[in-house]
Amino acid sequence: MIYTITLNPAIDRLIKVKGTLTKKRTNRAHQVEYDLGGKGLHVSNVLTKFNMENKALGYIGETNRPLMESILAKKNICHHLLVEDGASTRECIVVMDDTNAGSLMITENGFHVSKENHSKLIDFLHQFLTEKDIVVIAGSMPPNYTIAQLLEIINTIKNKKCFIACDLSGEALAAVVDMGINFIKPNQYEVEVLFQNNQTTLIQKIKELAIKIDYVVVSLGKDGSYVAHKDNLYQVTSPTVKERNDTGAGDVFVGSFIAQFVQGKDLKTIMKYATGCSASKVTKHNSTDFDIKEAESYFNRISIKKLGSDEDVVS
Ligand code: TA6
Repeated sequence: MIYTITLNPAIDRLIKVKGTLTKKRTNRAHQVEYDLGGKGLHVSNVLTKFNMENKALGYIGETNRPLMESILAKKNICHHLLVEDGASTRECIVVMDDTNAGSLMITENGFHVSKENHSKLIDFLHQFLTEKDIVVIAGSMPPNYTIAQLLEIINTIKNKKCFIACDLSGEALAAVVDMGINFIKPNQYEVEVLFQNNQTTLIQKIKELAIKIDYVVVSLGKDGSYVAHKDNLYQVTSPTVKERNDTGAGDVFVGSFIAQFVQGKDLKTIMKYATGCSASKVTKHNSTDFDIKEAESYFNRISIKKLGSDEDVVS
């Protein structure tokens, strides 16, 4: 079973304005819709689209629970989310305009999670995880959540010997890297923060991370990614596509990577699906849609170069 954990869930409110989004002007919304938010939940959506059995864990606010439940139901997401009484799942506002120059995201902080619900999550992990399971933890932490609580979750999963993938940033990323997990996907900025801007190159930093972490993916947006595994480092380019909304592209990358990895695919195939699906996501207007067939049609426009071995071009 693949479990995803979203500690700080969200509902994305997508607002499309006509023309160019401009400060100091009334930007009129001409289309508003809700979509799933929260990085772990996005990963669950991707896994579900790949027909991979998975369960989304984490928390959900009681006040606007019907809206969140209806979004989850539409996407057939199997979940066990612990309800926080009197709390409301945060909204993340995503604004797009006609310029196709990327989306603007404003996220609320999220609700406080009670100690009782944290303990219930730990109990669930104790009770149900087995060593064959994969656990993906993604997204920001609730405002009152501590690093100690996050580490308790990681420790519980580690004790069960599961494969652990994390898409976290800042202090949370630093803490899980210290513990040693199996997969991380920071962007270039998050890597620099992790190393407190020390003067080594990005490649050197990735190599250092790869000593402790089995799979290190550093996303570079339109420029693709670096992927480090064992002693190998690859540079993966992304196909050029017509961008409509880049929100959620990283989550589609993670979900597609895990979907292929679980099926035992080779690293080249894993990277092609992750990169292709993420590029397909960027062409869609909402936070979650992508097309697997479209992703496959991009494969011959994705290059994977193994670095450090005389420009050894893998594909
Ligand atoms: O990656 C996109 C996304 O999942 C959005 O849908 C939005 O909900 C946001 O990220 C939440 O990010 P955060 O880092 O605050 O958990």
